[in-house]
Amino acid sequence: VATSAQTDLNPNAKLACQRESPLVCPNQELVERIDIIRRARELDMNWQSALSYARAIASIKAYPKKIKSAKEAGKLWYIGNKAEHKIGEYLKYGQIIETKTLLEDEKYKVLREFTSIYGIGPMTAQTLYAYGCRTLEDAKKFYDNPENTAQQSSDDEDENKRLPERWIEVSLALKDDLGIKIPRKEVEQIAGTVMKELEAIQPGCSHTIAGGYRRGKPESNDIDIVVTHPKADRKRIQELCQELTDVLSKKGLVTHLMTLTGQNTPKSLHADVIAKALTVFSLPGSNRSCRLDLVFAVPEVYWTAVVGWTGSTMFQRDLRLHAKSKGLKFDSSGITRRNNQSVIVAHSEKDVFEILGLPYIHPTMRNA
Ligand code: TTP
Ligand code: MN
Ligand code: MN
Ligand code: MN
Repeated sequence: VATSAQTDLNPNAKLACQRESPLVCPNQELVERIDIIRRARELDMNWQSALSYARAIASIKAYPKKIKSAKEAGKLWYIGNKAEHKIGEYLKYGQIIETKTLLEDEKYKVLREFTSIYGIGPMTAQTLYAYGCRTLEDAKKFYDNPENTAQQSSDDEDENKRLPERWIEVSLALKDDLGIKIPRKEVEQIAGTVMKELEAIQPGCSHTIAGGYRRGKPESNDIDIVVTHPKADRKRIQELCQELTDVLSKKGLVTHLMTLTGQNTPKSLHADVIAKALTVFSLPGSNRSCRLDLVFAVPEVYWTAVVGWTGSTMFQRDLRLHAKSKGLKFDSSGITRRNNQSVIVAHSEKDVFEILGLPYIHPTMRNA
């Protein structure tokens, strides 16, 4: 994995989608310490402050040299006085005072553990804490009591992570498995197994393993696969999603299924060009489970789906901002012109960047 810029792009461009962000950067330890503060803001549901820190972190991730002074860091985008001061502390004392305090704080420790469970966001974590839960065992017991779960709902910021109660219970029950990171080799093996089943249903599909895997992470928290077929229309795409998850479930490969297709009010006009199944996958004989996200896209939006599901979250956020500034709307389900909603089809991943007027950024440099 490359750790520094591969091209002559400006490392201090304003948006994350305009610059290269390696998986591991020259200021990695600093980034990780600031990220503790960002997470604390998120746990406190101070979204604005969390986003400010996320932007500051992203700026540092793209910076190609080791930072030697707070003033040097202050010249980067989104490094304001507060962040600059904290960087000063780090350079002077080898640590950020607030980070140290947060790492020792019992409440944040508990909240961090709760939100490590898939489906538990800051709101749910805070609710559990307010009810007196301090361990995952407490949380399990909380959900075991039907009185507690009647009205609660999950709250992750991401629309697609707004999962029902039942899913939290599944995640808690499987926490030992789902907490284990998946090495690249295993990601590839599972993707191979899944695609073999799909080939039997519909020959000629193509796929891309997206997510953190594609950004070069040595280990992933889940597996994200984007699938298409050159002749599939919207209806066929929805069917393929259904048929594949049916087969995988029947064979015991998928043990838990949370199909989101058709359950959400489509935000975008073109939502049905994509079908999604968020699942738990279990390879018989391997005695462990992992999260598997399957995304089916009609060929017209395949490459936008691949870019969307490759992430990172900050890279995507800025892709959407950048698109807006060009009078376009970008998301996983396509690129449209804002004035007349007309669709622009990208025929490759590079095409997506070209349409948006951006230099191509290699997937392993999208770790903003
Ligand atoms: P994730 O699988 O949540 O995260 P990741 O693959 O970057 O890292 P890991 O799984 O190892 O923790 O999401 C993958 C990308 O997909 C994310 O960067 C943004 C995008 N995404 C969506 O577009 N919609 C969604 O509902 C989700 C969950 C992710
Ligand atoms: Mn979470
Ligand atoms: Mn992932
Ligand atoms: Mn995922």
